[in-house]
Amino acid sequence: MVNKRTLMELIDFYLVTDSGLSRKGTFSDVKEAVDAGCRIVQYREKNKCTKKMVLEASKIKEICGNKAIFLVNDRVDVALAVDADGVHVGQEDMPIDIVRKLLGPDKIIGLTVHNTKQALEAEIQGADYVGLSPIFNTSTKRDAGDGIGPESIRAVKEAINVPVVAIGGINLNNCESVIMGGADSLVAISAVLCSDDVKKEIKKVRDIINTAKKNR
Ligand code: TZP
Ligand code: MG
Repeated sequence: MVNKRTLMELIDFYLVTDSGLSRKGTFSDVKEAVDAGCRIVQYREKNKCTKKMVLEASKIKEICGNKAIFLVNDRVDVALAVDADGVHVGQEDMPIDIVRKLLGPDKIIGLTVHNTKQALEAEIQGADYVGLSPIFNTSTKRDAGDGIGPESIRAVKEAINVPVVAIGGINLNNCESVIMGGADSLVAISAVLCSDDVKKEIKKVRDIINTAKKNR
């Protein structure tokens, strides 16, 4: 799959799936995202059984094909089972030095961080990117805490050499401020999945991201 070092140049909009918010289903969301030019997809399911997760992850990997990087949230076993491109884990999940041993040097490991200290630790431990969260208040993840604001991104970005993916409460109206704040990529779950036309919405977000990147 994609060389990890090219990840930073490749990604703009980052899709995280959510079957609870999806209108037409996760497979349809992933297909529309890939068709809209999204190059990184994370399968995130909190309440499904392992068998279902493996089946769904396998199908999503197929939809991503060689067009998008495919990561699994939390579940290293599911990622291994379907030979995903990597995993995204949180501060309370499996420590990433252990994830690295299990997945090997070539897989992508993303870690959620909430501040510069955690971002520095993430890089030292071998994270390929950090997910900085939450930028704004969000109701999609109940325990996400208070938004840190787009002005907090810069310090994290300047402290580390791996890409910073912003997440939490991001939508069409505020995504420009997130990129201007220094994020390399961003996730917008409800703003995209609750819209009538997922593909169109992602195209709009990607346009704003890429225009903002040229202007900063
Ligand atoms: N992690 C931190 S905030 C969040 C996750 C999974 C939810 C983001 O969802 P939304 O709808 O884009 O605010
Ligand atoms: Mg997690």
